[in-house]
Amino acid sequence: SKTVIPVKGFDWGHYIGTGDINGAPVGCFKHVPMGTSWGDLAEGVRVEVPNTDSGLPIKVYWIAGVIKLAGFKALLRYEGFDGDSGRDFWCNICVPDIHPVGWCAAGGKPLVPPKSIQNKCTNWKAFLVKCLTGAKTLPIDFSTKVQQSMQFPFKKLMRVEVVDKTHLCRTRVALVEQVIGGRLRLVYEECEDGSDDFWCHMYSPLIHSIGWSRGIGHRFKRSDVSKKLDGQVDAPGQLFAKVKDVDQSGEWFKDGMKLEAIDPLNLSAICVATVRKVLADGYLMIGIDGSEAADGSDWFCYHATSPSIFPAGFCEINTIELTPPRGYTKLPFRWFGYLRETGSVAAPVKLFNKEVPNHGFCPGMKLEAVDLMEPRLVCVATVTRIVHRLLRIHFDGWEDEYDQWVDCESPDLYPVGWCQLTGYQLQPPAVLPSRELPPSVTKQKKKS
Ligand code: MLZ
Repeated sequence: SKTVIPVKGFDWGHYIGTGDINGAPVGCFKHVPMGTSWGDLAEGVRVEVPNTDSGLPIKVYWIAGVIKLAGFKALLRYEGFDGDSGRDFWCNICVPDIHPVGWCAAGGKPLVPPKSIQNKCTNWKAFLVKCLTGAKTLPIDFSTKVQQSMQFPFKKLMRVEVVDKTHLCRTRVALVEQVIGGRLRLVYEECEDGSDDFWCHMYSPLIHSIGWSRGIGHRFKRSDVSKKLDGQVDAPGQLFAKVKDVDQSGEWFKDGMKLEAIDPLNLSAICVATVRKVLADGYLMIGIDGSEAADGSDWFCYHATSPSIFPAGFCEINTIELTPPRGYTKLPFRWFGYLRETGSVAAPVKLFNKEVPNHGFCPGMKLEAVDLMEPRLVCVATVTRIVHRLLRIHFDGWEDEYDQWVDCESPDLYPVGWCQLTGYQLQPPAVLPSRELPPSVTKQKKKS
């Protein structure tokens, strides 16, 4: 077994560099702070930042321009350096001490050029007027907006229903224990030591308000806790992500219908699957063919509009390798023969969600992504493939079998710099002692 050596002090700026590597833009992530109000903040925008090269004992500021953006992080260059990239520096544009142009003047703060270029110009005021004319800056309320968008409605001790990570077919009651950047650390009820936790984003399709399971006919672990302890409250229903209303009265999913689904226990695989139970409000229990427990304890719930289920033939059309049922020997797998042999029908194509948002992701873009097999971990990752709305997420430094298929609107994807902004710990790319390369990291087991 190989040891993975963590990179101390991983630095996104250094990792992305000034070349062709790009971070996915903040506007690709509607669920993150500033995700819907990033506006046209892009290359060329000017800001006022602390001048770290003033030679003065007091805090002074200077103007800098955005040379490159990667998520929340910007490569900045002090005004006056022109084509000289020697002093360029990366910083998170949402941190407190970055301001719109005009902020120093308004607040009586000194604007002083860096020492190293002080002699380049005799009239800095005129210089600034000239280079700032027509230039864009941050909106005046930018930092207020950042602060507001970092408030989250979920609070400690709120009760929710969440999928039972050891029995995907049922939910359990859990308490919010911690909220970071909109991610919740949930502790299952009746687990007093708090060791049995589960991390998910507040907009995750895996969490619901108390009573949801009973309401739609989903299995749940009955709670023996008869009264709520001090301070505990059921999280209000409005706090949860909404699903689209569906019309189940016409042609609808039926038990036994076949489809393709992302395997919730191995997100790098799209598998042959079956509708096992049709619940209320558009929810479906799905089983992966060939690997189901006889009692259905590994069925899992996807909504009919979920971007993680596909009509039979989706993989073939999109040249994705479809994972055949475990133990199935007539390879290559062909839907036509399989349906005939199993005496089943494919779920009608028209029942699936075919919406493709204009998401803005491109292959090669870097981001911070949750390793959904260990959802506490937010990792350095790359989009390697895009199929309609589906993204293939590769975890940098890890072998491809750790890759995950994730929807472009997943609340488990974040821009570069999100961890730094929210105070969440970022998992750096895996690296091995150089003598052991290659291969890089060998996957031993899914859960550690
Ligand atoms: N315990 C796990 C950690 C994997 C984390 C990978 N994240 C991309 C293992 O070593 O398999």
